Amino acid sequence: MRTQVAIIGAGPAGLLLSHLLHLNGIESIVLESRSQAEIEATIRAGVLEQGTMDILNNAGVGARMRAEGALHHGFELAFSGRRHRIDLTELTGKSITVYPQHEVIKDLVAARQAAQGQLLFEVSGVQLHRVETTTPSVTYSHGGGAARIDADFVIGCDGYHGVTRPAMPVQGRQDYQRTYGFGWFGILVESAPSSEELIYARHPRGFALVSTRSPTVQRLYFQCDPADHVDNWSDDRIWAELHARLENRDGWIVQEGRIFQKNIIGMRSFVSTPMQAGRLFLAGDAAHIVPPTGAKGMNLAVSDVHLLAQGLEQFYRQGADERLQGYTAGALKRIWRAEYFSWWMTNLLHTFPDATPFKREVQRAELECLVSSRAMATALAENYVGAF
Ligand code: RFL
Ligand code: PHB
Repeated sequence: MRTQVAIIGAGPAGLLLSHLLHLNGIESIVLESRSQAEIEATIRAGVLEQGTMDILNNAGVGARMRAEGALHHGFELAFSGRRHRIDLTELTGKSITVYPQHEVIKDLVAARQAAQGQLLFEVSGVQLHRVETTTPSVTYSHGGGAARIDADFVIGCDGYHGVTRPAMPVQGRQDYQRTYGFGWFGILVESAPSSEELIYARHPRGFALVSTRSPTVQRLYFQCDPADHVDNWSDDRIWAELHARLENRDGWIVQEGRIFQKNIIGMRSFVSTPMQAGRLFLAGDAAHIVPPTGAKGMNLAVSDVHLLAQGLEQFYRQGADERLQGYTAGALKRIWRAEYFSWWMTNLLHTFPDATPFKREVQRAELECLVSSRAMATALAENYVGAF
């Protein structure tokens, strides 16, 4: 088979890129290792920045997000038994939308399929060839047979554990990495929302986050040992831990419900540069990871492919490649800001096993400064909504 752009991975990055290219008359084929049912059911992100909403709306895939997503004008920081509101809209003029990532995926898959886009599920053995030349190709297996795509470009949108980043030449590569000694235990709960807005809570027992998915499904997280196992956590133990970490003197209480999914995720910060080698480009989690505390990962994936689509459009329309050659530098500017913010939010809100009493008090003082200084709250709000 022959196409203009071969895209590996049907996450938000790969699907949106394929759709943006289609809107510009550029052909692509997307290769995904999992099934359509699996990608449409994987629970991940929830928070979309205004800029992400704008990109999805302008691409014509925002109708359900506008109808079903919940606009949030603020969130709360909880510590020392009190909740404090950060008014995002008042401080920045912007807001965020809570709309689950798997719903974005469903909207994008529907758009690609409606346009007869080539989206192949359950492929295996993806290998890249001659990516440093102008005639790269991809080989893979699909439906029991071996297949090959010849393309002008190959785009790695296959996430952190994919095959495209390892296919980048080693020479000249620089990776930046930080792992945290903790993870997040995530649950999905059948109940009404406990709070109208997200609550990020710091407690001596560890961080907790109250988020939402819909009027009937809630998403909660608490800091845990990344090597722990979900089977060690009965529902009763989970609720006891959440009640302890969310204790407060405001009379607010987290609402319990049937827990129907439990998972543990690791936390890391990671950036791999450059994001291009010849005709191979990386986008989204394939090139960088943030800890989820700042809610930036999917937003970064969207902004990466937005830039890349502009570069590819310039290439095919004008035969010029300045934008493509500027992709790494352009994308990294935003990526490093998000890396900074996610690292900062993570440090602000989690308990660190090796923290001295001094560090713990400074952390609490920083939270107090944030909720009493408009300047500090504004900096937090600007970063959270992605105002710059
Ligand atoms: P994805 O979503 O990982 O998609 C990669 C796709 O590539 C496929 N794949 C392959 N296909 C073919 N051949 C191979 N060899 C392949 N290897 C992999 C995979 O099956 C998959 O379908 O990457 P992408 O598109 O870059 O998107 C990144 C986002 O998914 C990620 O950054 C966010 O989910 C991060 N994130 C959040 N981001 C936000 O913006 N706001 C949030 O509120 C937010 N909350 C979160 C999060 C991530 C979380 N987890 C589970 C890590 C909350 C959590 C708990
Ligand atoms: C989520 O709802 O999954 C979520 C919300 C905010 C975060 C991370 C995850 O910072």
